[in-house]
Amino acid sequence: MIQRIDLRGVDRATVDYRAAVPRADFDVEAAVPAVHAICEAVRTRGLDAIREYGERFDGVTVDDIRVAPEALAEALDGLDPAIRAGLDESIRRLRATCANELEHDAVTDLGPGARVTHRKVPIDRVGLYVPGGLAPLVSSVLMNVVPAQTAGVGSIALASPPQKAFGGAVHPTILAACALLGVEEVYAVGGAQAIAMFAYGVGPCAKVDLVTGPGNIYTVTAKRLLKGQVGIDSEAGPTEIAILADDTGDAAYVAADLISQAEHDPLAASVLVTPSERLATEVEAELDKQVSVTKHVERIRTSLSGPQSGIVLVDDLEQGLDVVNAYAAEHLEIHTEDAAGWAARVRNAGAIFVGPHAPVSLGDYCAGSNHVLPTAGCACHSSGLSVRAFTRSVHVVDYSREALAEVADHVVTLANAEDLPGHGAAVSVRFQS
Ligand code: HSO
Ligand code: ZN
Repeated sequence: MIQRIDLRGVDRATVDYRAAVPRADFDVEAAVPAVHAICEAVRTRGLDAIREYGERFDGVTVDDIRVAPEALAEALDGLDPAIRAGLDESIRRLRATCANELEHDAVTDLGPGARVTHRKVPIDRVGLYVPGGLAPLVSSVLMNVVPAQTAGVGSIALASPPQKAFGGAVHPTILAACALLGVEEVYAVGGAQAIAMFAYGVGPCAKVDLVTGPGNIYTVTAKRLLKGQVGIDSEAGPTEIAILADDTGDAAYVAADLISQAEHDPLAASVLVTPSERLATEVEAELDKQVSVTKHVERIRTSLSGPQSGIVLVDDLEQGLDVVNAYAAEHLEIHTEDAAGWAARVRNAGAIFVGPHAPVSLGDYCAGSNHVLPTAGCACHSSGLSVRAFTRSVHVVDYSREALAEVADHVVTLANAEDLPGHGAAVSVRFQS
């Protein structure tokens, strides 16, 4: 069901590990023409276009895209108490990590009367997207809203696709989570049209400054096209799990974790990197055994047998570390002796899960970490959602006349060196009597 990629014995000096472990064919460029048309229609025709796309893609007619306050309250009333307890605990843990990550102004005195402050300012208004396609990701509501609230974002809007099964309403568990978190502005709009609505401001939804949240190829493409018009977090593509394991790895755990992320999407990637032939063989057997009894067998089989999934055999953990650093997985689990030691040496991963008792599923729901993470290798330059994603920083420069005098000559010299004497003059003018 899952391919083997054998990297044992390759020339480590010349091998390209990125090419050796392929990724899913998630072709954003191919989606550009269709998504461009949707964004333009929303920009020029507003609500009419949003309604038409809802009919076409979600199969429902939504008269009023803004969810009524009573519907939010009703959803919370009807929420299963066990789900509520799970959401409460997840929120409590996320709030704790977010509060601890909140950054404060950095004030630097560079001399008497010379002060630079790096002031942290929350983004004014954000639009959070919560997918409803293959699964209604209620946990993603928390992962978006809690850091935004902790950052101090004053205005939060949330969009999620209208569900045919619920008469065109947003999924009730998503609505309940919004109510639980005090999010009152919710729209029954999905896909690229939701991202365009946020970016341009349409009907009852005022333009936002930043759009965050996961999505499918259409929402990701819309983010790419509208970036600049609006801020975006990252282009989150199909989910990925990589596991670095040695012979101490438990095959049942490893297989279950590979399956857990394969469950998201036929394009999801599940990759095991190990020097242990024993583990590789046992994981293959475990996958056969466990997949047959899961609910979403087809989706999982497609994902595990796709070119983006595999068991990568390496000579030793050092080589394994090079492979996972090159791959830069969205999620990386470490199942080795001294897992913390190996984890400390990982440079590229969206989130790292240390040891046998920290499965990705824990992070998906209840660890206190965020599950909106960079995919497709973007972990080498981007971070997952956090309080920082909802904050800007501004340098505030505050110099007295005396402090300016201290560096005036340097400014004039450097300005002349760049052949920009007007820059120097803007300083000198202040010292001519
Ligand atoms: N693993 C997904 C997030 C998620 N899992 C939501 C379950 N629900 C991407 O990190
Ligand atoms: Zn997940």
